[in-house]
Amino acid sequence: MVKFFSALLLVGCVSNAFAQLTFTDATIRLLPPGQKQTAGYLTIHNSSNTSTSLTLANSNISETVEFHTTMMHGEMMHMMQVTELTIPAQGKLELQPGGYHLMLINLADNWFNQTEIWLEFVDTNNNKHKIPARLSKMDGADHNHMQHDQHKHHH
Ligand SMILES: [Cu+2]
Repeated sequence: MVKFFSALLLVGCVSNAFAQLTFTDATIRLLPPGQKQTAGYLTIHNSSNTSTSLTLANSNISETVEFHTTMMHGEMMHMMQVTELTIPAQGKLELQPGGYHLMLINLADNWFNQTEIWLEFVDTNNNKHKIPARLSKMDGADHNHMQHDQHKHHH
């Protein structure tokens, strides 16, 4: 009987170690009123020995949240929707201007007035991660040429 229970405990530990994701620096770009979409950035660390993907995202200030990547076609920056974001085992994925980012689409009318903003992610193991995010104008970033309101969505 004792053996049986310790075996169960061991299994529990293994499955916990499976999805050790931490989310830091979640920032949503603050835009002038009237915008219907904006971008979000954060860093995701994976301390487990298995790569994990985020397959779904949502927020309390937009209707939908998409995963996007950025690609250069000549001098033009294009953004493309991707179905998931993969965080390598014992590694990290940084979402930042000019690379992978979140796109918050159909923003609520008062999205820039919220006292509390959160993002929620679902990973491949069906774990949910709800994290707080802050708004920032992100001035000084030399990526102002990225016009998110003009980019085409590929569905
Ligand atoms: Cu985008």
